[in-house]
Amino acid sequence: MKQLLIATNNKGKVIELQDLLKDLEVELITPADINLNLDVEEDGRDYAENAAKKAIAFARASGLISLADDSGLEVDALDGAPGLYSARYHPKPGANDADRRAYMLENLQGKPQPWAAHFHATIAVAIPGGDVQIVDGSCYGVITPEERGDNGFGYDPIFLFPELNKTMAELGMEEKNRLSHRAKAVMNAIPILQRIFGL
Ligand code: ITT
Repeated sequence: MKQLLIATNNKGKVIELQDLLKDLEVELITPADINLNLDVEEDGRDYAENAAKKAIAFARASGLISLADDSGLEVDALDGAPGLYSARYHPKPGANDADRRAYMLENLQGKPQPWAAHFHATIAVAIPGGDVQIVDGSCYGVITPEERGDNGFGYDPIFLFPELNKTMAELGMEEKNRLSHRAKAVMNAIPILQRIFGL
């Protein structure tokens, strides 16, 4: 059976990627399925370097074709922060997603609204001992001062699609997986995966 490793330790990403890739005729493997505990240092200069580093490290450790995602939220009024550092955007170590959302809203206080923002995702697909291919996706919205919704993860409750008047956390999986940065990046990755797996 053809196998693809979903090379992430973020449970929210695993759930979304499993759904986004469900029609591909390959067996989707998670790091937990193969008891793989790998924490890759994200010291790249951009999303592509980090995504490639993660995909290559997971491919090497597992011997499986691996798909990694490096993503972030860029807020115009914060000069594009937290961007590449979205997962670590808090002064205190041990902070969680809710702490990071609160910290972002604190930093936006006093700045004129609307707070335009976009999510970015870069996906890297690595073949063990072989090459790496990179694709991107983005989606645009605004940061909203009040959290809404329980779905998703990370900054979803404060990222609003104004045309839907819904935050990303108010979207069902099917809707988020049509509109999100990750959905768009996966769409661009599908032809690459089809070629690699001969589908
Ligand atoms: P892996 O490296 O193991 O994949 P990670 O969470 O560290 O997990 P990133 O370095 O790519 O992944 O960090 C991306 C961060 O950006 C993530 O932790 C969230 O805070 C935020 N983010 C990315 N995609 C998001 C989404 O769809 N919804 C909400 N927040 C998101």
